[in-house]
Amino acid sequence: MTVSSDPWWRSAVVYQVYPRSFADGSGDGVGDLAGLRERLPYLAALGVDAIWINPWYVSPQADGGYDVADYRAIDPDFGTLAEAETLITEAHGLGVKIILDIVPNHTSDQHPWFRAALAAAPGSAERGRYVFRPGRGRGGAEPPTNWRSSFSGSAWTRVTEPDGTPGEWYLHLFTPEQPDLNWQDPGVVQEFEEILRFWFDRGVDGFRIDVAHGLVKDQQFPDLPADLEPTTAPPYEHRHPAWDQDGVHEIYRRWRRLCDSYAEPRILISEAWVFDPERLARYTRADELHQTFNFNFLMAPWEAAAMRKIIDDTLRAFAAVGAPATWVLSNHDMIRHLTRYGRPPGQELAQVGTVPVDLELGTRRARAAALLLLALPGGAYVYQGDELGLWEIEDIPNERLRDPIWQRSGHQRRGRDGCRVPLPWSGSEPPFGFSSGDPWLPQPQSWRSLTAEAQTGDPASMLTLYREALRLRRDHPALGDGTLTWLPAPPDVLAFSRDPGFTCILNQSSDPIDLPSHTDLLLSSSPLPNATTLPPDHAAWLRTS
Ligand code: TEU
Repeated sequence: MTVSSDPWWRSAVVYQVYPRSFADGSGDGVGDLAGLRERLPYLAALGVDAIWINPWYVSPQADGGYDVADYRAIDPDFGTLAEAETLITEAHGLGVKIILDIVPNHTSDQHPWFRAALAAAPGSAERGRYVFRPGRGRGGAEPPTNWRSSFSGSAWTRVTEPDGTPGEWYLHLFTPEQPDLNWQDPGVVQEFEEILRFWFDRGVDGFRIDVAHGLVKDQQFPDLPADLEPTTAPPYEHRHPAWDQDGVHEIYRRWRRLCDSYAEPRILISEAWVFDPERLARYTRADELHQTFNFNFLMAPWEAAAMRKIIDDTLRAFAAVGAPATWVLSNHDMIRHLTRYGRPPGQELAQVGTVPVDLELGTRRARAAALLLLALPGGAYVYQGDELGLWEIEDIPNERLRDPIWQRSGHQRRGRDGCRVPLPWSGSEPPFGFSSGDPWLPQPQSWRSLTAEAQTGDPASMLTLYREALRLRRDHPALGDGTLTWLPAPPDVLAFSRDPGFTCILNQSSDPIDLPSHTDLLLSSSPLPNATTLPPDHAAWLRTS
């Protein structure tokens, strides 16, 4: 086993690329690898260490590529394997590492394995790779358990057997087009290790693991207890028979050994919707994964006491297992943080399109949040468009919505398209340089002042703030991995120091406050009225020695 002499990931800033919406090189309105390759210099100049690319594999796109039909090939919408290999080489040439997204909980229903399972008989080896069960009730007409899909409806779908009779049911924690794999099957275990190796051998530096807490199900398949929410239910998830079961850790121990067998060890980060900090940190024990997302922080309200508690609990739990914490504000599943922070208190996470938003306030807070995010100990994740100050688009016309949540919920939940709208790069009209065609989701005219082109060189822009913060973070010995010390501060103010000689302060109160003593102002989220005052919803980085 090789031990990494350069654990770059402990301090890394990783930029999330949602390839459909990043940049379109082919002109069909869908982002692709050609577009991403063209914009790699932009990402290198922004100053990120790595990019995480959402699934780019062959997929019918029933759930934005999280329904994979071939894990070793690129979807024709995005490009070719040869192009992916070129992209990896080009990114490395610019000093940017590549993290891919592995989807091991389920495949597409178009995956050859699932097609074979449908064609085979109950009890066959082909069915054994998935979770098939007989139904309950008269003629097996009722689903095997009361589990619900995360996207509404039952988590079970009944199949028609090859002889035309109604047959078994298969489990899908997400859409029916995403059948869950059976991780008790050794063939499944082996296949995913081979997929990881396939990409690692092509130079990929790591993987984000989709639904990492879901792979192993309680083999008794019990009904959910009455007090348990049907899907992810904080703080009880591991009592849910599909989530955070102890068996998942053995899978990740094997994956870690695989990563460590490379001369340049590869890294793994889990997307585990686990809210208890101790249980979450278990995913990053020394012989398991390197990092895990921290959704408690993402979901926190704009409130110092709540944030401080989450920061403390996180740092304590991860220090106990020797892993770095990670911090993230937005991703392709959640309402963009600029919008969340511009909503009325208590309604930050309300369904898209149901509450008013103050975008000016949200922008001010998003600027301050960026300085908090990048000053906390550990790694940070930035979602594409965070650096441009994009907000959630809440009024996409119904007929343009693509997220399966919209259909599955009987049009009750608009879903996640509003955070997936294609990026504005240049010009003053949609498609804003994203494409030469019609973007797959419409962009608002109001983004004309937010293009990367318009923001480049503007000292007041969000893009300039991110570039400056990332440059300082790279150069400053206090930032990245390490610890923090809280400083005395007025109520609703977060203030902490990091060694050597660095203080971050965030004013979440409604009054201006005095800056603590310092030698220099390194950066503030917006220009300050004078040398000693920090207005509400502002943050500052200070040199203290
Ligand atoms: O998300 C996992 C997950 O739990 C989501 O259902 C999340 O709770 C929800 O999106 C919040 O609105 C991952 C991917 O990030 C997501 O895009 C996929 O749809 C999902 O897995 C299925 O693969």
